Amino acid sequence: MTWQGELSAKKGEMLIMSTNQSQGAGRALAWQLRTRRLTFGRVPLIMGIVNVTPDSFYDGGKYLDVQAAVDHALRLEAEGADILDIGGESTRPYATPVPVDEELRRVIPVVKQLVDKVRVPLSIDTYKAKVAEEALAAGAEIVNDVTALRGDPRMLAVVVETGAALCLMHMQGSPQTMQVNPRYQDVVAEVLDFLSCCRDRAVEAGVAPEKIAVDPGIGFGKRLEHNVALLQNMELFHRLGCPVLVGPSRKRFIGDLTGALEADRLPGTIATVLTLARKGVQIVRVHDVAAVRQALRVFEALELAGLSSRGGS
Ligand code: HH2
Repeated sequence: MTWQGELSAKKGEMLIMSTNQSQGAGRALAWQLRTRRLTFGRVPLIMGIVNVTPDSFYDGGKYLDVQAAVDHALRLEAEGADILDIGGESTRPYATPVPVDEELRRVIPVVKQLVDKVRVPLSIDTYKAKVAEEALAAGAEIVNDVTALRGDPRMLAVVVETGAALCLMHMQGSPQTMQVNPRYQDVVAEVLDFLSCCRDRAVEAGVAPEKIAVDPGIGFGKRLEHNVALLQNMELFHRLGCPVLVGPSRKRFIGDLTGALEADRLPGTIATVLTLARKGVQIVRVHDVAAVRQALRVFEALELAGLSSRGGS
């Protein structure tokens, strides 16, 4: 696996300076997937997490069995998930990489079964080209690559050839090293710059711009202050012109802020999702779909209803 060095913050600083502070200048209104289009409303779409792993930081081991994973995914769809994200390797700090054959064995049967059973699009959470290729052949629509195409030199070609939608996520280092000593001069500018460069590289290679979403990678090579700065400034990411996807679910920053363990971080997750909703984020990646759906319904009714009746956007 090759990991490029981090990029300079210059372009990111320029993006910040040229962005006005209102919610969502340049906010993308739709995400073109492989065979269909997702349009965004006033609150984020929900990406439900399906971890087919023994060791994920919150739900490791619960859905390792194919039937358990399929049942869980069907439950998340029934609870209101708009996308299902299926992963076969934990990317928690210090996680051990999974051999490609084992990852294929975990996720492909789940994708194959779900394709005929769900209406919502399937996303494959992998940085391995072979896993993406087989999941897309089985009917997945989205490649969610936490390495932003740096993990496997063949991934970009797979995305171009298949016409898959692509989520590019920022991570400093790799899961084995990312929490050792994460450093930034200006985390928001640097993450913006990184995502902008990755997006440009993908477009130059032939990925349609409307198929690309960006994700600042909450918890991936970031300390508490970095995660907080990114979440507080998330409206700036609309400047990239791509849908913004954020995965705050039950992550360590909630524990750092409150002392809560993973099992008790749902309230902190919901608070974060509502903050992101106010900032116009288009997709939130969460474990607890029913609770987040309810929170967003109430938020939309209370916070946004008045805006339209008063003629706002
Ligand atoms: N977070 C995780 C995994 N994949 N993908 C995107 N785009 N954004 C994220 O923030 C993100 C992600 C980690 O969460 P989880 O899948 O629950 O844990 P694990 O990696 O331990 O399986």
